[in-house]
Amino acid sequence: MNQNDHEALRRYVANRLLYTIGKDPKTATKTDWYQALARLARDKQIENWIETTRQQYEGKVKRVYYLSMEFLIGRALTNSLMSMDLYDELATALAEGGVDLEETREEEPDPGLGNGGLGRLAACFLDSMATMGLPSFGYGIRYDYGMFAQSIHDGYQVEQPDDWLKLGNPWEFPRRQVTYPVKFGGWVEHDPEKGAIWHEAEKVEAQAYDMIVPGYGTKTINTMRLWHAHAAESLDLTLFSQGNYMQAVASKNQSENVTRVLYPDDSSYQGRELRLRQEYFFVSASLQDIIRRYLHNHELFNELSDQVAIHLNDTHPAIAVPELMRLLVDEHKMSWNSAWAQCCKVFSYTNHTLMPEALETWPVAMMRSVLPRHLEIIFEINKRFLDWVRTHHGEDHDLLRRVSLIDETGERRVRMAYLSVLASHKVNGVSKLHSQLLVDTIFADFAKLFPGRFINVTNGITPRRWLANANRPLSALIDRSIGTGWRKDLDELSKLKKFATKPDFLKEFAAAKLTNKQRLAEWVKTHGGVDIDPNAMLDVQVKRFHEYKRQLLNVLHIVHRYNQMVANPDKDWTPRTFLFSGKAASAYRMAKLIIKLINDVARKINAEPALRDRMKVVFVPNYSVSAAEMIMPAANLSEQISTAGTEASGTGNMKLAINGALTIGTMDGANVEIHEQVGDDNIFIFGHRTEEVAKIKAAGYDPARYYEENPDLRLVIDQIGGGFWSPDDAGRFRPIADSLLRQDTYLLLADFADYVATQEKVDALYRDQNAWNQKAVINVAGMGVFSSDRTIMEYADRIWNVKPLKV
Ligand code: DL6
Repeated sequence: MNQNDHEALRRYVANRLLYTIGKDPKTATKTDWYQALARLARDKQIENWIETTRQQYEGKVKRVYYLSMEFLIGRALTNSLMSMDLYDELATALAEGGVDLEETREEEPDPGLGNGGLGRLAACFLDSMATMGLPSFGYGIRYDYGMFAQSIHDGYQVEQPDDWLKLGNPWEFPRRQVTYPVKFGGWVEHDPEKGAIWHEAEKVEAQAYDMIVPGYGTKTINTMRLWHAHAAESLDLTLFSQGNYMQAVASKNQSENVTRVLYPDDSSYQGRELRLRQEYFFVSASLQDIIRRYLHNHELFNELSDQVAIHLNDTHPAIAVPELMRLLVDEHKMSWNSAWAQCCKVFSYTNHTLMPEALETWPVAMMRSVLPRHLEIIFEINKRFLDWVRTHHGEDHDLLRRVSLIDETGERRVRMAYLSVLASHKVNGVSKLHSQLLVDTIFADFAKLFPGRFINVTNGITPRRWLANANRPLSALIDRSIGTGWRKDLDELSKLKKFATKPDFLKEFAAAKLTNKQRLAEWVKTHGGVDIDPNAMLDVQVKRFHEYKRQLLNVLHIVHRYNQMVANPDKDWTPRTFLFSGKAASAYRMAKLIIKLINDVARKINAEPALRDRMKVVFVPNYSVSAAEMIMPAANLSEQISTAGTEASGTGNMKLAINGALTIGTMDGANVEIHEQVGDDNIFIFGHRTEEVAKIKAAGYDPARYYEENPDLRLVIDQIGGGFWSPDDAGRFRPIADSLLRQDTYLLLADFADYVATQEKVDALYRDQNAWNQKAVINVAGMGVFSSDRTIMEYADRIWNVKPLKV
């Protein structure tokens, strides 16, 4: 681009500012500039978006509909500009006019429409589906309030509402004419001629909001359609005319509550009617939309599965199964058998967790009151299924009880995971280990009944956001060394292997890391107020707080290290900064107490002159996609230390490794496959393996034995439980020590010694910067397989049978 082009770009932005935002460039704020830039990016993509939709429609191609309660999409501006290769030119053009693009993009709110791994994976998938040209739609909920904003007050997590729509959302297209009624409650009439008629008690209107999903370096632009609830009747006119204004709006508010807030909990959804209403609301609207689109050029439903693949992102959208049956049988008068045959060809399901508390079940009584017709349909599906089991496997009562869609132990509950398995032609786990555990444990009976149904598709991440956009210094070095093709073919990274021994490359690699660490240090200073030394090893554990992820094991090591440093102040310690970031579910008391412990430990350690800056502990508040984009590129060490057999996959492990961090981890989730890719010498593996964990538990695990036998560990636990880190309240962390000594569900004490020994190896290696960087390069080079493009093409080929369409 030349000077004239830059001038034209600036004029374009200035016009958006003037005519769309209504602001004079002279007085415009940074937010105004951001809004204008978002309009520019959007404008440049609309034609391709319309063209993509038109070609998919005219080609009558099969589409995949990805149903997810969460899409943790992150900020859009950089991604959008980079996808068109416009970022650098625009940055230069704006700089010539005195506007800083880097600063301006910070004005964009980071939409927190997800909790963690599952939601972020869905966002990586949208990016890859568009980049690979797969005809697809993401369907979800447009929450008024996303994931809560976390701040830390006196070391405690405090939750604040995330009003991400406060200044409007320039990326969305409200479709006021695309609305569907969604019914709740009431009763079901069975008419001998007309069949089942659902007389609802309440109706809510779902309105579509579309967001464009640009592919990288392609004309394909897909759609994410999010639903927002509107009261079907704006006001109760009878109450209004009686002068009862507050009551008149109350029922409107009640209906609209359904899309008010994202549930800030990714592990237990039990017993919450509003959550069930949310799930049904978005599923019903999405299915009505899919059927309307299908009926545009079809009269009969016998081709539905040739045109439509519907993916259930975990069980949250599982109510789609009875809803599709209801729509086909009750509304479109299909026979039960034909409808069920279509359902089984259309649906597929991914499981994202083995945690028992995250396996959704709904009380039968609740389902009867919220979705009476769906409960009948589920009973009918179950009856036919159990008859089939009897026919093929005899009257095995134990088996029938185990596989029934209704859990009859205690309060009767509908098992949504079993419903999803039964209706799906393919079910997958998200790493090799996790997929194996699914068929060995929670779905063992179903795996025997339907052996071909269960497969593995290991997760992946989009290299565009997580390397190209987040880590400009490293991307530039990779571009100079092996070219730019890795953005769309991540296997190309393997070409970096031969650079791992080249001194010039290693020097530049180290320089890129240092730049990222300096940038992070500045950012941490402004966000958390702590000084961190960019030369110290940056040891990072960033993820949701959950006991199984074992942030607490990390703390045990920190406390132990502190004790050792105090005892041996003159030893040549490898300087380290321990960085934590992540949110705990608001009702999860133990996880919140661990956050407080980290902050209390940090306060004391960071104030200790004897440590002479050789150890720092930092808690970065309000972990989000944009925080991750800042932290991942700077990390040296990636903590992936969950108890073996508990983390389904993890994707932070991939993001950190692709940014050149070495992993210290257990043989859990996708760590196993990272180990496979980089080899024994380039990863720090420790801890008991999944089978050993199972054996230890079966033999009756006694954590107190480890405490008695290891004086270092005993000191650490005594300090935590006895008030050493909380002199203002000696008993504050007693529950943590007690829970470790009495249950230690996640085997921290059993893994402590090996973890500490492995951390010593980490220290030793870091002192040899050349050797460390070589291994870091090998890690980057080994990450090709973890591209979400590979993941998505596996879904397309092995599950959805959807083909790319070149636009
Ligand atoms: O598959 C995406 C992601 C995995 O990488 C994590 O290991 C797993 O914990 C996460 N699961 C969830 C909660 N799921 N539910 N329900 O986010 O999925």
